[in-house]
Amino acid sequence: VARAVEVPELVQQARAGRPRAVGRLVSLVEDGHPALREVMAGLAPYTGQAQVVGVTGAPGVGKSTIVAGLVRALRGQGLRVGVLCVDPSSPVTGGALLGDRVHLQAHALDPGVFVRSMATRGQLGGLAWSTPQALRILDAAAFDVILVETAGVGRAEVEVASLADTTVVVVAGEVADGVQAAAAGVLEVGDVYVVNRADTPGAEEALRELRAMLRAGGRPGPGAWRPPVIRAVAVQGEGVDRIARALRDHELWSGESGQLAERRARRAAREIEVIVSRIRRARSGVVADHPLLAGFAEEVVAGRMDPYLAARRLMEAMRREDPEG
Ligand SMILES: Nc1nc2c(ncn2[C@@H]2O[C@H](COP(=O)(O)OP(=O)(O)O)[C@@H](O)[C@H]2O)c(=O)[nH]1
Ligand SMILES: [Mg+2]
Repeated sequence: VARAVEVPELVQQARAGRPRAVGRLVSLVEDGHPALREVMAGLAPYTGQAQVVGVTGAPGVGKSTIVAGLVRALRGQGLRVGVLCVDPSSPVTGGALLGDRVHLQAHALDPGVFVRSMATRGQLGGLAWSTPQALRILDAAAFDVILVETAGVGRAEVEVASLADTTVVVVAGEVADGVQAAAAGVLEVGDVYVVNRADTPGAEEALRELRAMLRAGGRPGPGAWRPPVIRAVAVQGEGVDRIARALRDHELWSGESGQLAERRARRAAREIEVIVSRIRRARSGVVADHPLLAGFAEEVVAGRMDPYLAARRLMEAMRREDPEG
């Protein structure tokens, strides 16, 4: 359903933290709406303030429960909190996403909390394209902390870490394939580790296993960040305050050490790269039915033109026609 998009108005309302406007802007991201360029231009001066925290781990380890606990703790400190649930595998109305909302029902009427689930499947560029843009919107909407929960499936776990200022890796002894498998891909990316479901069998072993794996990665140098390993029983709120403190500590450390600036620069570079490849891919779809293509193909068949020259001519023609070029 195409609605007229009043971008300047939406941007202004989003900046004032109006949930409806923030929600509409995130929908533009989901739709890959052409108005996004104007949205991002309007928001750019107001970004860079929020701490982006990625929360990752296998399904069922307790990420949503931890996120709900963190929202409570951070609200208690008077901070505005955005929650973005990104599920790279499920369509828009996936059951898991609905489940995530249930955890945060208590904050449904709190204007200091914004919760949004975002589906990325089938999108050109997927998670890497849509998530940074949604983060920009929440950042500009003056949320102090943005928690990004990703359904942990392989690449997405590592990918979310590249988007975050601080990454929380959650494991649980009795869930999924155990710590060994769960942590294999994310041992490099965690800034804070949580062994959740510490009230269940296997938790102590999971703790030992994880600590051993982290030690095996070598000693951190002087001044380096030492990722804490926090034991939690999130359903009872146990360990949540320690996680919140670790997030704060990491924010301070990364700001002082230059890590934050470095990560953000890398993230912005990646963001640009993804937009370029998205534009390129969108254009390459156009190549197939470009009016000049058939003629160039005939020239190549007849040996009057080589395919590289034809490609260059076609690209030149497209550049001339391209409003963005
Ligand atoms: N026993 C126990 N159950 C927990 C704990 N934390 C979360 N759960 C439960 O584990 C299930 C999955 O939690 P959820 O937060 O949805 O996990 P997610 O898939 O990682 O987001 C839910 O039924 C939670 O109530 C915990 O510390 N101990
Ligand atoms: Mg969840």
